[in-house]
Amino acid sequence: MHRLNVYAASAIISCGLLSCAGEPGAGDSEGETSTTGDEVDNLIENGDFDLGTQGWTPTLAVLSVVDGALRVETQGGDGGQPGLATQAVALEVGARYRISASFGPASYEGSSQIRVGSDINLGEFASIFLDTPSAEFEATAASVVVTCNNVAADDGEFADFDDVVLVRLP
Ligand SMILES: [Ca+2]
Repeated sequence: MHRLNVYAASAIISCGLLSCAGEPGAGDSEGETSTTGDEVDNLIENGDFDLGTQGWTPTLAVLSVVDGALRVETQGGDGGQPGLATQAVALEVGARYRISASFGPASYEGSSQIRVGSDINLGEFASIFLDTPSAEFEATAASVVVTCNNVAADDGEFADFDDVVLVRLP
């Protein structure tokens, strides 16, 4: 009788401690996990342009940030080549990815575009526009170049881009 009583008492104490520590802790950690998950997914550096033009390289263009979006203004295109902003991204061969973006105002008629390809301004993996702002593709190379192309070859023409997101699909 004496041993049974001791066992029962310690079991009651254990249950009490578990229920006190467990319930509030579980709710807190769930909220933190979902918040950090959204930020880690994007493979593009500075795709929201919160850090200015950091991570993006101009070709025949002047890059700036206007109203939180990247502005690509053609400079030196000589009427034949559009202005570009590019960024190289490492991928895993055989994995699937999705590229998406929002297309802001442009100084000309028609849609600017974002291309994903093996080199600057190539788009053999994916190409997205104002009307089709996202596309999925399978990576067949370990590195790709993402190009924001304003498609206007005359100096001073520009287009804006924002929220460039490249994520790996499950
Ligand atoms: Ca932005």
